[in-house]
Amino acid sequence: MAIVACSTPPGRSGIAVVRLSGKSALGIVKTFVGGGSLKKTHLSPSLVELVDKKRRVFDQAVITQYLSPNSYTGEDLVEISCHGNPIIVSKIIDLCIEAGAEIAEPGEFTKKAFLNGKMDLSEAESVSSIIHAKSLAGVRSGIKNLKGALSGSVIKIKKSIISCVANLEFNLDISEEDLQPNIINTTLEEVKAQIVVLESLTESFKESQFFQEGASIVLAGPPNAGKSTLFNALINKKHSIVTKEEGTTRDVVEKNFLIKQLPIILKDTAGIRGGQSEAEKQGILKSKEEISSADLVIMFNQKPQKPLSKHLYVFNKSDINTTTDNYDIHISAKENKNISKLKDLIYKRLVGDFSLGEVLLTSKRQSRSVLAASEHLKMASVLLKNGDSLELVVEDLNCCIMELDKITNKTSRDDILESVFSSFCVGK
Ligand SMILES: Nc1nc2c(ncn2[C@@H]2O[C@H](COP(=O)(O)OP(=O)(O)OP(=O)(O)O)[C@@H](O)[C@H]2O)c(=O)[nH]1
Ligand SMILES: [Mg+2]
Repeated sequence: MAIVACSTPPGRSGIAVVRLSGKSALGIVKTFVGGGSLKKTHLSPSLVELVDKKRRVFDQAVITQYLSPNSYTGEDLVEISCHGNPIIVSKIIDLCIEAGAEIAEPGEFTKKAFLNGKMDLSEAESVSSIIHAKSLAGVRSGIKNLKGALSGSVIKIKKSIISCVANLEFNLDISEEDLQPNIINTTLEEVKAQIVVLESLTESFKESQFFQEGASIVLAGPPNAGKSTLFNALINKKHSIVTKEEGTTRDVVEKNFLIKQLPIILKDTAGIRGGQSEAEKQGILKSKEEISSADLVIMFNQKPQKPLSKHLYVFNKSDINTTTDNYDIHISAKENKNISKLKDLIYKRLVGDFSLGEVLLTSKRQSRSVLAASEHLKMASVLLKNGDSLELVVEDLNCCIMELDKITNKTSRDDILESVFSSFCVGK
């Protein structure tokens, strides 16, 4: 069954692209190509006229064909680049359906690519992270995975664990006196080394999430502290209302901006004080909710409490006031003093010295699997240290492999056998 969908955003544009994938894709397209002829070779664009059932021309389009298996989905795939009018797009899709195609589900083209072995799960997920990343840095890490960076490093870890399983299973099958002398120690060393690799993958995940999805920062503190003034200074626009009266901000005011490629979702909130009007009381409730779910809270003119990693203590109005308290930074939002230093501090607090160059995990699903895989390795290492039964160790190592399989492709019994026999000599 061929599937069809418009791959470009809805609305008017210079060009829209309708994609059709499946064995019958070329045949379907031929039913509404009038003037001009379709070339049959791979990757050869043809300029053609599109016609309706009564053979009336309704658009001129460029049709590009990708022949199986050399296409994104692995099937015959046709891209129709038509004029970007929603009426034309909908007409093309209707004609495809009348000729036997089905509307594609979200992500179905990539699902086909995965099912046809064009990419593994981590590569398929990277397509989604490339499309949804909120910064160029996030896009770059997605592209790296699309090219197989994550799969490559997971395969390397799996290989090492598979070889441990193969060795242990071999030793389980032979008598005690034939046991390889250092089997427990060498397995333990290998397991420990892979725990380090897995942990470094998860550590960099949270920071990379900030690059993918953005980090939320809440400006909080007493009324009149200058939260809205700082909000405007950070985004460089007079967006939030500033007055000399207390209780100006009520609703949460939100704006996105970047600090060195890091997408920030900045939120200005109502100043917290004993509630006045009903509207202000509700605003204060909202402020508290935002504070509890923020990635970072910029706390204004409040004596710094015990260091909380989520809080950054800011002393504002340093142009007219001084303090001896130990704030993270002194600023003047009104006079733009120390604002770029504050941005540096925010960046450091959120992502430290982290470099996106090292990040490979791009989804929570992947991070959960890596975490579970390293938990199983930790259990295996405890069993090995305690001299417990090797069968139990093998079980945990197999569970670790199963978790890693969720990121790339399944490990089969053959992979394990191959690992056993690859160490044999030729002729043996
Ligand atoms: N001198 C001085 N005045 C400031 C500074 N920042 C803000 N102000 C003034 O303080 C007053 C209150 O500023 P806002 O930004 O509205 O304060 P807020 O914390 O958002 O107040 P609420 O919305 O009521 O909670 C305004 O008159 C600002 O001009 C500063 O750095 N220096
Ligand atoms: Mg305000």
